[in-house]
Order: sequence, then structure tokens, then C-alpha cells
Amino acid sequence: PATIYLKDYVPFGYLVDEVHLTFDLAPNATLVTSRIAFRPNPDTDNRDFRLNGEGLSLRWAKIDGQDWKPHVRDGILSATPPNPETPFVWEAQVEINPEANTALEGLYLSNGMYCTQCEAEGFRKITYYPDRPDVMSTFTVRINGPHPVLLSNGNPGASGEGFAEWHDPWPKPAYLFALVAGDLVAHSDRFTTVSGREVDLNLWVRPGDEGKCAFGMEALKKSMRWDEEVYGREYDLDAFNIVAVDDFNMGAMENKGLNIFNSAAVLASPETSTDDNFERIEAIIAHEYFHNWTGNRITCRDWFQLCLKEGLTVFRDAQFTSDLRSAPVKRIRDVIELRARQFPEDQGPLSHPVRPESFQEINNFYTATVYEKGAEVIGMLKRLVGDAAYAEALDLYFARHDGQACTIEDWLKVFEDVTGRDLAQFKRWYSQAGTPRVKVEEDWQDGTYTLTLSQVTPPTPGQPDKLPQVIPIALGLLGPNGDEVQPTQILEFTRAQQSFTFEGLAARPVPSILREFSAPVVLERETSPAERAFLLAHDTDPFNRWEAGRTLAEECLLTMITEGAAPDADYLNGLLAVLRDETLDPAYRALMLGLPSQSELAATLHRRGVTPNPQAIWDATETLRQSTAQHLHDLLPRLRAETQVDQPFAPDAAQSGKRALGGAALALLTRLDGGAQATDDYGRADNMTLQLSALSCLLKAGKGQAELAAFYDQWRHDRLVIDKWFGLQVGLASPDKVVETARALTGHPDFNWKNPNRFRALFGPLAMHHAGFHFAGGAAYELLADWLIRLDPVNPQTTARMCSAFQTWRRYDADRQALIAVQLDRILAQPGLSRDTTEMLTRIKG
Ligand code: DPP
Ligand code: ZN
Repeated sequence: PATIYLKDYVPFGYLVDEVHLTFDLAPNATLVTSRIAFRPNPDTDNRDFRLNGEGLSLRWAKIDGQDWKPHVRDGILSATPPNPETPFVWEAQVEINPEANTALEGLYLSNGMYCTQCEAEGFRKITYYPDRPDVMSTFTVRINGPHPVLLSNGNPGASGEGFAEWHDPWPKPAYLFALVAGDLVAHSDRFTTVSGREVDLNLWVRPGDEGKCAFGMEALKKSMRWDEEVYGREYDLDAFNIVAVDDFNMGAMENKGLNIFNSAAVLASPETSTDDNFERIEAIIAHEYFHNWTGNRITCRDWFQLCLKEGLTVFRDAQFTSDLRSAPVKRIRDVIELRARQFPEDQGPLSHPVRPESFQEINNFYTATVYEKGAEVIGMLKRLVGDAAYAEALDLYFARHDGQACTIEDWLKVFEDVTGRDLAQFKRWYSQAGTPRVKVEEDWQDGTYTLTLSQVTPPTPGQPDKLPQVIPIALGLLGPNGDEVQPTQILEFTRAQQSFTFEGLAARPVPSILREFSAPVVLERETSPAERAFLLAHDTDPFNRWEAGRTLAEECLLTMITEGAAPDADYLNGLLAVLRDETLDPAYRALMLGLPSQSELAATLHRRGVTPNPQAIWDATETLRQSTAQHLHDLLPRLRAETQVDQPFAPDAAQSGKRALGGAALALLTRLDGGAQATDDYGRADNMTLQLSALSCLLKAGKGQAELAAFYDQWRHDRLVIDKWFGLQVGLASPDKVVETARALTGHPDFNWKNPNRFRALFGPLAMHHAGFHFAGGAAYELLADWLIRLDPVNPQTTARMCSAFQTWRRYDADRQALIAVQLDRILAQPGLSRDTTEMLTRIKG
């Protein structure tokens, strides 16, 4: 496959003033008729007229009303307009086959409903067009079809029996185009914007799902208000439609005025959704809504700039969640996710800069690095310039670039203009891949405390040498009694090595470094368990207090693994003290009970030059869990009593925090009582959070088969709950049983593997089960490879994404590497393997 480079960017030779599309819907022969007004682009002399198109059968084409026979090859239609220096109208009609579209890109059918996914390059599967984000136009759409609901972007126009028209007055790139047609029902509401615009809100779902819409609608209204209040951004159309669809490769899509959601990312009810589901849905609704300004009104010049909209929009949705719920809890959860998903990517063969410089298949770059590290970079920028300058820069960004397709250079320039700072070094965060490692050394002499930091970013593919980056280090100092002697300040750490001194201190302080996780780096610091325990007890920064407990747990596990040590008393006592403290938010205490994931432990061992043994990591984790249960024995019933919820169910921060802590306590209790309490809880559970938490405890204990069967019977009609049923069994199996459990489930009649949610429900937990996936013998590698081979011709995008299960393979021993290499080669040898999967596996192999 061809590689596309950022450095080769050239503008398109023409601007598009207007797009008119007519769809005559038919499952296997939909006609798309286009009329597009082009004019020469004054910014370039290049007049090549090339349109993208894939899988289209062209029926006719005209330029300015004259029949035209264009040249079509390899997905490119080329023609030379008779008068390229004057405006002209291109018309064409193509036939497409939505029914045969299993890749879920372009126009496809899901349960008889038509829907689209055009980001990144799906529009070229609908009609011939300059399918690139820097070509923006207004769209007018007419849909002819027998369906009761016919939707497209923008404002509704004329409609009647068998047709509907839509007009989107805001120029947009083709990737934001959307169309939906089907037998849908709406949950409707209204929103009045700050300037008084009345907006019709609709959440469209399949009949039967009406009861799962209320939460999403509330989340939408909160998002609309929040963006007005915090960013001064108002909605700009008369209607905002959201559609839930069952077959969808990603979470959701921000199409202008017509967001399309994976049903798992929008449908919610207390009986079928966990608290985590609710929180995630709220965040995704916000995310897609916020794209209306950061992504749609201001879009990306080219796909290398993807983080321009994604990093910023993830950052904004995180701010929203922090405001609505608990800021420390959100921050901790985001850092857990970052370490679980972005760090392995950044520290392995798939490592790429936040703004990549080349790709073969852009779908492979919708990554944790572009999204989550992209958001971290914005958080760092905000820390460095301060809140006021950040707000001013954003105002300037919206004012200066509204209606444009922009670059990271444009983004940084508004910050430079507002602050007068030179951001050349900061820009390395966008161009250098890899996670910087920061080493800390300390010195204390005559009342002067010196902190010496050094930074190294290890080599990543294509980038052997790295330059120092600007790392904002949020630092506070604590005195011996735990009082803060130096409140949080931001150290600007810009050189390979740099010292910071603090004078006039009465006693040697204990530093609290990288508060709030002020930069996405790995902190390497030799400290005693006693000092960590001190921070766990006293740190005034909630993130770092949690982090102290986390590192204490990690070091404890690592010594158990490498030295066969017993669980560390500092950890267990520190944990007990924190959990006893009823002034602390239950959600926060629940997070304190978490352990580093087994994959994270493997990464740390690998970084320290030790080959990880997955079974040993599993065993140590189990042992520590068991000791924790015993150590907290007396406290567990009290935690359960404290976290009882007496009010009617609400998926808010307060209640979900209680359920999280109660669930964590139940998991420990089950290790002591053999599941008696969990069985009882399962019988009384009246919401999915409690039901799933009780069932999980039982399965983890090797019990609960009767409950599992009852769960299936209760929920067999609900596809989203059955996804959970699949995932649970694989995720909670013991390492030696994971593969046989997964294999047996692939034979279940409900294993509709062509549905991405169902495929991921089974194979996601397989890949995430560290000790099970890497269980000796490599059967899990083979099973996953078998199914990737099967899925690739059907759905390359989801296949390629699942390949990342293998990205950490170089961490492990020679036997495991050899077993994985066999599977990677076997997949790569498949004839006709997709560009998506080929690129991923080639990069993973390195
Ligand atoms: N642009 C989408 C999102 O991140 C992904 N298709 O919201
Ligand atoms: Zn997004």
C-alpha cells in the first residue's frame, strides 16, 4: 500500500461552493445523484481535477450540462474541465450497494436501517468527490425512500410521503456528511440557546428502545449549556438529531447536526446500564456535541491534524465531566486509562507522534495517542500559560479560524499571539513520539532543598534521537508533620537536566511531584515505602495522594514477583487508614482500592530489564488481593453499610461512588466468605451496577453458574446486556480457562461476530486478560488470529484495531515471541488482506 506524507500536502485545485445530493434508496442499488459547483482555488495553480470514489458504479457524468466520460482508476476519477479557470458544475450519478457494505464505512444497512459513517474517508464510497477535509461546502440533500424517518445534516426542508429534504448552511467537509433512513422513534425535547434560538432535539432509536433515551437527552442539554457558559459556544442550527445504531465501528460520530452513535454509547437505563456506562455515555454525548465547534466549525486541514479536533475535544469533554462530577476522580480515571492504553502504544512498535507524519490507512490513527495524549498536550499548554490566557487563546482561535480547515501551527499561533511566548519547543509534543522518562534526584543542605530533574525519551520507530521537551511539573512540598510548606507551583522543565532550588525551609521537605499528573511522563524516583506511605497519608493533592498508594502497591507487587516477598505492611496499613476515613469521597476510596493492571506491571518489569512472567504477575496480584481482604476484614462490613443507597436510583457521582466502593468491598469480602454475600446481593440487585458487581464476584470465585444462566434468560432480548454477558465470562475466567471459555462462546448462537460490539465483547476481554492471553502454549494467540483472519474481509477497520492486542509482544520471553510471530505471519500471509490490517501488523512486527 502507498504511504501518504504530511510534507506532501498540497491544496485542492478547486473550491466547492455548493453540493446537491439526491438519494434514491434501495438496499442493493441506491442511486446517488450529485450536482457540485466548483471554481478554481485562487491559492494554487494546480488544476488537476481528481475526485475520490471507491466501489461506485458510475452511470453518467456531466460538466456544465455536457456528457462527460471521465477516466477512473484505483479509486481516482480524473477529468480536465474545459475551462478550468472559470466556475463549472459537475454532475454525476452512481449506484451503490448498501446491503453488501459490511465494512460499515460509507452508506450501509444496520437492522434494516440506512446509516452512514464518513470519517475519515467514507464519503468516497457514496459518490465521487474531493474527499478531503480542507474542501468545505454547504450541502443540500434530498432523500427518496419509503421510510418513515429520513434524516440528513442541517435544517429540515420540505418533506412528504416518501421524501425529505435537508439543507446545511454551514460549509463542512464531506467527512461530516450523514444520512439516516429507517423505522425509528424519537425521544424529543427542546433547547433554547443563550441568544434565544429554539432548537428541536431528537434522539432516534429503534422501536422498543424509547425507555433508554432520557439520560442521553439530559446529557445533551447539559453539554449545550456548558459549552455556552464555559467556552461561549452556541449551537447554530434549528435541529440537533442523534441516532442510535447497533452496527458501528467506533463510539460515535459528530456529523453536523446529525450525530450517529453506537447504541452502546447512548442507550441507557438503570436496569441495563452500569454507572460506568452512564458516565461514559454522558462524556461521549458531550464529546460529539462539543465537536460542533472544535471539529466542525473549525475543522482539520488534512488527517495528519486529527489531534487538532480530537485532542481538544477530549480535553473539553474531560473538563465537562470534571465540572459535573468529581474533578480528582475524573483525573485519576483518565490517568489509569492513559497508562492502560496510550502508554503501551507510545512505548511499543505502534508509537507515533500526536501529529503523525505518515500513514497508509488513516483509520489506524484514531488512537489513544492522537486522542488521549493529544488531550494531555492541551492540558500541559493550559498549565503553562495559565487559565486566563488559555481562555483568551480559545476566544481568538474561534474568532480567527471559524469556517476554516486548520493545522497545529494555527492552533499554537493563537497561544503565541495571546501570550507572547515562543512555543517552538512545546511543539515537540506534537512531533516527537514516545513517553518521556523523568528522573528525580534530591539534595538537602542548610535549609536549601534542590530538586534535580533529568529527562530522556527512548527511541521510537523512525525517531532514534529525541530532544528535550517542555515538561510542566506541578510540585508541592510537605513538611515533616504533613503540612504543606510550599503550595503547588508549576516548574518549567525544559532542558535535559535541570535543578530547582527552594530556600529557607525549616526541615527537609517531602516533595509531591507531578501533581494532578501535570504531564504524560513516567516518573522514575527511588523512594522508600515509608515516604510513599507518608504521602498516601498526607498529600494535599488528591491525585498524588492516590498515586502514592498506587506506587506503593506497584512496588509491593514487583518485590513479590521478583523476590518472592510477602505483601508490604506499609501498603496494607496505609490503605486501611485511607479507607477508614469517611470524610473522603467513596468514589475516591474505591479508586484507592484499585491495583495497577497486570499489563502495567509487565511494562514496568520490562522497562527495568526483567522479562515479565504473566502467571507470576497473576499469582502476586491474587496473593495481594487475598492479604488485602484479610487485612481489611473488620472494615468491609462497615464499608458496605456506609455505601448503602436508600434513595431512588440516580447515576450521579454521589450514588455511583457509593456503589463503586460497595462493589470493591464485596469483591474483597467474597474472598473471605466464599460468595455468600454476593449470592445474596445478586438476588436483591435492582440495577445493572449491583447485578453485575455481584455476578462478577461470583464468577471470579469460580461460582455463579446458576446466576449466569439466569442472567442470560433475563436479558436475552437485550443486545447490549448480552454483550456484557459475553465479556464477563472471558474476563473473569482463570488464566487456564480463558481460551476454552472464549472458544466455547464463539459457538454460541448469539455470537453475531459481524457486529463490532459483539466481536469486541468477546475478544476485547480475551486480549485484556493478561495471564489468560499470554497463557503458556499460545492458544489464545491462535484463537484471536483465527478470528482476525475471518473478520478482515468483512470489516477491516475493526480487525485492524484488534491487532493492537499484539503490540506489546516484544516484552515477553522468546517462546511467547515465537508463538506470536507465527500468528502475525499467518495473518499477514492471507491473500487479499486489507490495507488496514496489513499496515498494523507490519508496524507491530517492526
Ligand atoms: N470523530 C469521532 C469522534 O472521535 C470518531 N469517529 O468523536
Ligand atoms: Zn472526537
